[in-house]
Amino acid sequence: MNPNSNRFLSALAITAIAAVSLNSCKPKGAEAAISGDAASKVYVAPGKYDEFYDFVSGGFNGQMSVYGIPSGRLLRIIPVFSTFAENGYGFSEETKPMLNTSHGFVPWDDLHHIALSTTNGEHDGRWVFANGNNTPRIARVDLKSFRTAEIIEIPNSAGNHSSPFITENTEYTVAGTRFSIPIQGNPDVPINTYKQNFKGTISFVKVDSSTGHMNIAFQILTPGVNFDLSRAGKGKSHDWFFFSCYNSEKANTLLEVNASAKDKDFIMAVNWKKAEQYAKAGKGKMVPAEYAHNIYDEVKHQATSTIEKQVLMLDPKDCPDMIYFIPCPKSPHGTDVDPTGEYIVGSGKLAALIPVFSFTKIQQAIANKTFDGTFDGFPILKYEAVLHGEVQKPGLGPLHTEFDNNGNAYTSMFVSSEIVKWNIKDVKVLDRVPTYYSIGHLSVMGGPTRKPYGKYMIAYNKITKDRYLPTGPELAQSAQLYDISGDKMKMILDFPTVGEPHYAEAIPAEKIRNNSIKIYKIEENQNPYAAKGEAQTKVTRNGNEVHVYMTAIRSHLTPDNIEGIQQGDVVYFHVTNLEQDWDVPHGFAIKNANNAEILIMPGETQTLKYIADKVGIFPFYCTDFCSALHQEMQGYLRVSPK
Ligand code: CUK
Ligand code: CUA
Repeated sequence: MNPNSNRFLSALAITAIAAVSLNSCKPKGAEAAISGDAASKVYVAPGKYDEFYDFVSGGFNGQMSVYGIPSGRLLRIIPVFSTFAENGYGFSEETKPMLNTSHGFVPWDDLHHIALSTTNGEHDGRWVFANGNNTPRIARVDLKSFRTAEIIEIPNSAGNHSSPFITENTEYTVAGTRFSIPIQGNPDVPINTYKQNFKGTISFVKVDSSTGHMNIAFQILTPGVNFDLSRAGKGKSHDWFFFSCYNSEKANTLLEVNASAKDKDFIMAVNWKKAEQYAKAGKGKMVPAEYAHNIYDEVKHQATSTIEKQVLMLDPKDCPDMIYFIPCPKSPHGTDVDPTGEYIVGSGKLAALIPVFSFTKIQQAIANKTFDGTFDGFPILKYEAVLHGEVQKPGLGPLHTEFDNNGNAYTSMFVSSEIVKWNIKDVKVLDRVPTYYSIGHLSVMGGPTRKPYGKYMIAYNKITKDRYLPTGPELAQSAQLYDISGDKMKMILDFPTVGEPHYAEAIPAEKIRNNSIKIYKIEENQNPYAAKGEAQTKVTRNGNEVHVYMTAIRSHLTPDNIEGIQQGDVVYFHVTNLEQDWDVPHGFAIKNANNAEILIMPGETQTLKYIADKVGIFPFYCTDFCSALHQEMQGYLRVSPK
């Protein structure tokens, strides 16, 4: 039989199954599947706190959102790769540099994955990382302030999907090309020269253990496959990183068919400790690479953006024993490492089984050179030699796997729209539960750590259909919460999310709560435009550039009558919030601001740029209801003809 037509048919068959399962996916018996005590399990009484913070990726909205679990209450939206009118992120002069790239200001990206920082493989509550898929970037959010603290662009890359997963002690966060591209040299090549000219890269971004600052330590040039997801080893596999890759066919068109031709693709295993040594030993070379590196300084209340010019590139041909390919059926999506670090789970979207690999066997196969040919000159480990076992008939369309604290794994099944629980040791299916509908990622509390908390699991679904009241053609995104404390998984809550959620990670509330910043101390504010008291307010002029040093305190802005501004002036309103009480932000907006509002937290300074393009009187006011006299918190700007 022609293997290609066979593959094509099986891909078609799965598409057909997908269509059937969607049409027949009315929530038959969904209500009945809910246990009688579900309500009490998710009920968090008024005034009480949730047990977990859940950090959820925002997908194409470029944000991250924070929910309380088990209630499913939305606590916060953190803008990362998008401007956000609510707090002026990307609009204020202080935060605009955060969205700078080598292509200029790019206020949008596709945020797929979350990684909470860990120490010894356990959550430490310091930072949460996020990837930008489109203009390749990695962001770091500070969990003291719940603000985006840093964004680094990834050069020599396109489609940063397999990111920002981290090593056990947050030594590195990684990035890998989803789209191979011409990496160095002339990029202007015919697309159908993909096989000769297109390459991938894996980037290891070093995270400073005290400041969290990111720097690209080195990149590894790889064959031109599509990297999909990645996970670091743990414990015994600490030195390794595993990247799932599809399109080992190296197709550049109609990937739906052409990238599914082979029976197996790969998981690429990278010995990052070795890579680190090669980099130190001078095996790499500096290559030109333009990328932005943006840092928000919480003392200066200001971001700076720097453009870097080169990066260290390792060619694995010069670095023996650094990368190996593990065959993985078929079109792998997720790759996940269990809490012990011994088992690596592959998820072939088109495979009818789930392969589980053994790290011990991988080491033996490397030592004994139990290879099964090469891929682009790199050894392929023999499938049977590194396999721990296969979960048979798990369902259709396995995507992602998470783990509990009792040796069980949970795999999301996109096509058959369910979660399957199985035992890692003997790879036996233990339970299955439907999701509504077509689950993508799933998240067990602490699931990717060395010590999962278990208890709850959340499904992030791709299709909402009839789960909520209709809101026109565009529906709320759908998540579902399950109780996994017993043998059987039990659905206990539906909760809508801002979209589109992909991955999420949850952390016990006490690991963050008590470190959360309440105010910024006004005396520590080093923003050069801060007015630390009303006596320091002033208006200065330099040519057509006007600086208004303004303060806000309940319930007035100072100065509140500003004259002497001429048409054509560029006015910078530097507003310092003098409050030193928790939860008293002030906002600032002005008519025709050709911008947005800014929201200023107690003790900080934020700047709104205003182009005085018209003559007239322009009111400004505080946008955040801050006291009984909030409505009185206003003023006027007079713009006169030049
Ligand atoms: S991906 Cu979305 S369901 Cu971008 Cu991690 Cu698998
Ligand atoms: Cu300040 Cu309202």
